[in-house]
Amino acid sequence: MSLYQPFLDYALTLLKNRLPLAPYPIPEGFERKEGITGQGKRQQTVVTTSHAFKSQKLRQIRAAHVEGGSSLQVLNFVIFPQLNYDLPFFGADLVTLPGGHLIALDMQPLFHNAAYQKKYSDPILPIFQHYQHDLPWGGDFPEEAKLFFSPAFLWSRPKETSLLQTRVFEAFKDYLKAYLDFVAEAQPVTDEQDLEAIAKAQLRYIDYRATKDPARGMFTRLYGEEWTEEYIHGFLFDLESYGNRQGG
Ligand code: DBV
Repeated sequence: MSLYQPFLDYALTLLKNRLPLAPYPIPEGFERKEGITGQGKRQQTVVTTSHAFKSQKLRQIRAAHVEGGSSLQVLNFVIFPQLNYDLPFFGADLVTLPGGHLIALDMQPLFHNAAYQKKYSDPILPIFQHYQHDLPWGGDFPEEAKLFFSPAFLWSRPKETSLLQTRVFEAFKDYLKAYLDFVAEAQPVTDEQDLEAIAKAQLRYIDYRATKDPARGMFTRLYGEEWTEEYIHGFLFDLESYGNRQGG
């Protein structure tokens, strides 16, 4: 049983319908990885698969999908725009652990100013408000992470698994569709100072996500430290190594 496969299928189909996509390289050994968790009768194979594309305006569209039975399911799906667009990041973290479900959905801002918020958060607020009742604020949230969220951050710990198939799936679709509308409208930035500010904001975000990746513990237990660090820095949050590959 895979809770989040329909989310991934929907996202990749929608993206392919709306954008000419090209493959984005997945480093060797990271397309699919298997590990074992638990002991004795509770042993469970955990498979992590990676998916990645790019488009003219989107530097990296990538998903990590973890499937380890009914109490370990994760879909982490992030879109990183090219550095000459002021687009926010699309971020989805859909997590099912023995302790329950947690979901995070947002268009994570590059900047926190009124103009940026008007352009990229205000249009999403009606969607956010539409789901807030069934998917209320999930509480306990790392203080320093607030810098990276928008006012439309949907963060919840749904109690009912059925909500994932209904409200969470609908919210995921609505956020992704709205994001692709932003992408369609986006115009390239050419001003040197603006470009510099975008690069700085992207690096700050990616640095934060790589440093604080909440999946680090899980991946290290499953697949070891070396694999995990290479996965985080070489694929999941790869802007620095990407820069190196481009010779800058
Ligand atoms: N989170 C990632 C990546 C994951 C992933 C790349 C590939 O950024 C999974 C996997 N998230 C993941 C797992 C857990 C969380 C938790 C396995 C559970 C960790 C545990 O309890 O052991 C949102 N995700 C969380 C938490 C937050 C987020 C706030 C709670 C943990 C904590 O308090 O630190 N992830 C965080 C976030 C985004 C995101 C803000 C943006 C949408 O993707």
